Amino acid sequence: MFCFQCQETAKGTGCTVKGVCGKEETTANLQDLLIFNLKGIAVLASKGKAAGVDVIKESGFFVAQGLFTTITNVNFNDANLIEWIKKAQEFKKGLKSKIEGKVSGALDDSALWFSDDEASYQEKAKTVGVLATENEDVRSLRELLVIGLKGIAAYADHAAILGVEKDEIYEFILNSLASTTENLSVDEMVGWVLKAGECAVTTMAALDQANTSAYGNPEITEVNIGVGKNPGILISGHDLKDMEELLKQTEGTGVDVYTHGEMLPANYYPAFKKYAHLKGNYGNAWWKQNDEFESFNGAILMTTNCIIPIKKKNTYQDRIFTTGVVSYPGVKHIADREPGKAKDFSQVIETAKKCAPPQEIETGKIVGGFAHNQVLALADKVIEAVKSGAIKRFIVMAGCDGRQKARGYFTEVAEKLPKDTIILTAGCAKYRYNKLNLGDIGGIPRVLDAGQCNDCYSLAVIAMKLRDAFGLGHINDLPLSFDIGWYEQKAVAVLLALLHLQVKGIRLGPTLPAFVSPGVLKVLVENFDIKPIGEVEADIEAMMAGK
Ligand code: SF4
Ligand code: SF3
Repeated sequence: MFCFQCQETAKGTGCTVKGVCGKEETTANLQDLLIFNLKGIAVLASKGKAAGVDVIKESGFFVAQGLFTTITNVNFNDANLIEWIKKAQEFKKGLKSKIEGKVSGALDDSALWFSDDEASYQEKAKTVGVLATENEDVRSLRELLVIGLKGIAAYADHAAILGVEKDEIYEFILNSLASTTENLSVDEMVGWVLKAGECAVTTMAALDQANTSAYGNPEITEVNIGVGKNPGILISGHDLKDMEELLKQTEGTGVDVYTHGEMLPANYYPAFKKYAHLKGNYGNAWWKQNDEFESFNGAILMTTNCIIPIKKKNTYQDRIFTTGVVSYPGVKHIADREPGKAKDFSQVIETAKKCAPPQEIETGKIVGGFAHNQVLALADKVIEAVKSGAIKRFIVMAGCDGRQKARGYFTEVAEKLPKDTIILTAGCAKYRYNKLNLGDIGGIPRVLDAGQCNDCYSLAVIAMKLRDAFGLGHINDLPLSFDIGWYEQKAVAVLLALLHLQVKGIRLGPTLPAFVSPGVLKVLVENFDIKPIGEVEADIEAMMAGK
């Protein structure tokens, strides 16, 4: 195996025997083979479209879901991945028959490969993985694109589930994925990567539209972090449709619902706040789940990443459920919706009823709900505070959290930033500082949480509105710095989106991506002044000086 897609990759270079995330070699190989098949679909669909056979929507949705299941901490299940590989081949067959005789020229092996022989999958996978591309810079650019596409695909899938689909997003995913099978020049490949940033913005905007039109605009909310007396269900991941259906189905059952990790922002939506049995948020970011799922005592529902391997000492294997593209061996899976129907969460609810109430691990409240609509409602106050000098600078500290000790950097930055700064956040990175008592500036909390990682889109909207309010030419002219933590592939999509918006001088940590080769890094540094995080004090000083 060779996998270097996340920040915690072994030795900062690549996992080669087993993932640091716990992914087995066989699983990593099957994911490579699935991506190879998705590339084949992309090749066939793009060629078909060029020849006038439009299969973009169906292919785009399939490929988006397939890419999503290969994101870090989504799918650890070999049997499920084998099913995916078979489904992808069926899909290719269907496409081939539709475009037969209409397209000319040779097709890439990824479009032509078919095999029912599961025993051969591991060997085939070894020939089509990341290392199949020998040149380091070409590999880096191809993987930067595929990894960014995984993030885009996840957001596109969420939007589609809520009924918002855009052909331009699917077409980009398919065409750009197909481009990774071609021998392109470095400039052409850089072009695809930068265009992925544009597509990431379009996709996050589509998801924002999907979320807010279904559930209203997030609003300032105090979220309880203690527990009640009833048994509970802990829902994690990013899927708001699952959240909606779970809340409806648990109403009046005596079972409470709590959010975990990236589901915390569900508490900010008007449509969910009306449920009295949505009790609040339990615990922290994904990587603490082995302990927190244990003490939660109740049923757990994983709607997307991040699920992590269940340890031998853990006892929650029988009360955790997966759904959607998440899969874990031996864990019960809640099936997809049938057309026009909701998912059936009754198994999860029945399990919860038999469980003890959650054990309290903390008490108090956290405040969030500062997505674009809410912040813009406060715009006058914010603008006034900037003009009067009460707010000197905004620091965007969005992104992911992770296990590494070095992430203490983000806590320290939050603690040591001057008191006249505001932290803008989104994603699970916030758990490094959202329970610190950092105070407020004239009633504006010093940590403004916009929501999930995809709600970084909100932060961009806020920045653009501030730019306009101050009559500036570009968001880079604002008193605004970016100090981003990343872990998995959605954060890469967000990063590419920021680059598309021409944001310069982003600090990225705790380490730079292993999939960015020295040659590609040079391009990023020259064009965008991207830099690794450094020492806390020095970084704060530099950011405060606008550097
Ligand atoms: Fe390693 Fe990250 Fe890949 Fe897991 S997802 S195998 S930790 S690089
Ligand atoms: Fe977190 Fe997994 Fe990235 Fe959506 S839940 S931000 S790491």
